[in-house]
Amino acid sequence: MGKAFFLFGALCAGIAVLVSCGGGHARDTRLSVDKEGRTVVDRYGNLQVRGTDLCASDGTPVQLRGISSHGLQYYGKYANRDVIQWLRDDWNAQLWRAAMYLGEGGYLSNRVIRNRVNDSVAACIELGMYVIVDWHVLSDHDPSLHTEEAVEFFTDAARRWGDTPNVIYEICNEPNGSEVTWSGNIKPYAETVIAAIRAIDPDNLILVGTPTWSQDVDIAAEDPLDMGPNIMYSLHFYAGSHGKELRAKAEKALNAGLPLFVTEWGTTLNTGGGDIFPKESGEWLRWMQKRNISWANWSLNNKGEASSLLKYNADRDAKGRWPLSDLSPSGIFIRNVLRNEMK
Ligand code: IDC
Repeated sequence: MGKAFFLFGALCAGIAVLVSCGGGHARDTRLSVDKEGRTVVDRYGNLQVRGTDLCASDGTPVQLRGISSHGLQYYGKYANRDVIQWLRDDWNAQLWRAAMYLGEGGYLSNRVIRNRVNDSVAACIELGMYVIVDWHVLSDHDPSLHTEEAVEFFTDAARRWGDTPNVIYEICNEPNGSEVTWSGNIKPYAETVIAAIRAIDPDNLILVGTPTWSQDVDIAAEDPLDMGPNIMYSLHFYAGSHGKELRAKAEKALNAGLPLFVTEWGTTLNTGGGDIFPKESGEWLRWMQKRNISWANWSLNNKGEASSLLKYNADRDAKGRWPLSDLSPSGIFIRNVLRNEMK
């Protein structure tokens, strides 16, 4: 397919999704900044979980939508105020996710990477956005291998930010590997880390990854955590690789009462590459909207893979203020979806 044609296709698909997603009821509640200049954090305040719903402080169910960073050790330069402000004001993003890898030159071998998390949180507090602090378990597979480091990191995070409404703790991105089970590895890890956070911060939202790259939410639903309120579970999908079957699993978990948060999804294959899948992405977007499931899209970088929201090499100085010509097909698609609420 020619590039121009593909771009045009992505635009049209984005518009089609908007039209079909424009349910109306939630329209003006999902602005990053409303007509009176109030940010989403001004309006929603301290998040809370009721049943399977994420709710504002007054108990109204809400859906947060926004953007994930790529690995902060690779593309941490985009975790700055100018970029995040552009995502808020031009893309209507309400949420930023700071993906702090452990492996691949991430936190385990490079502690200074936490400064990019600090920058992210400082920017989001200033801008009135929610921010996910993501302990990005991936090539390291088993979160329980690094419980001690996680307790130390999240204790520090809770001391710094536990009093702010903005911060959401994501304690393990994607546990994976057949030997990494919910009851044997992930649940005990989560109990320890959540206890450490709750000793300092009684109520900010905590998100817990699930087995098989955060897909086996049905397994977590059979044996949920008994750790008090404001805990949700991560569901991840890539529209080119996952569809109906994964949604059925998620339905099963929801029906069992498990609250879900899509802390990461892509318009592409699960490699982050391939092409974008606008039709399948639209199916997922409608599914999430109907259930008020919050999400962050993977990811902001200019690496040139299909899931990169910027074109290859665009905005090398990480200043934001992107002309449309800097955006990839995935970037154009996601921006359109988020901006729908601005009309
Ligand atoms: C991918 C990046 C890619 C990078 C790879 C390994 O897109 O550039 O080379 O990680 O670091 C996930 C992970 C997320 C992956 C993404 C796409 O959470 O880190 O990013 N993905 O493969 N889970 C499912 C897909």
